[in-house]
Amino acid sequence: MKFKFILISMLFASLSFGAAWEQSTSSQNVKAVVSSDKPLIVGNNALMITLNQQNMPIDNAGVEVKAFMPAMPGMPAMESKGKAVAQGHGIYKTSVNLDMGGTWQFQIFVTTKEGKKYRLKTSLSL
Ligand SMILES: [Cu+2]
Repeated sequence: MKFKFILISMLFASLSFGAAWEQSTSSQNVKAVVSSDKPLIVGNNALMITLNQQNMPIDNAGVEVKAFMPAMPGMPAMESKGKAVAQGHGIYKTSVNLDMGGTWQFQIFVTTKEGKKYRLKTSLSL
């Protein structure tokens, strides 16, 4: 009985704290943490972006994302763009469609409610 309880507790702990994939990036005094509950795959990926400025969550911002892979021999450049939807507490959700494995450049375009613009860059590898 007690053993079962421990197993269930461990399951909940891993569900609530375990991002399967996570990456941080910053520009000026804006920091973004990009994470996914599941490992990145070829196809559609749901991403969570947490934005902070000097340790304060950035809310009510316009957030857009772009994933792209430059042209390779025998393959044109690929791109996936989208808007991220605010969830409160500086959290924004979006999804990107990644058509092939490899390293994708990932950019986050933030326009704060005061109208300041930031571009943060990182990469997605799968
Ligand atoms: Cu490619």
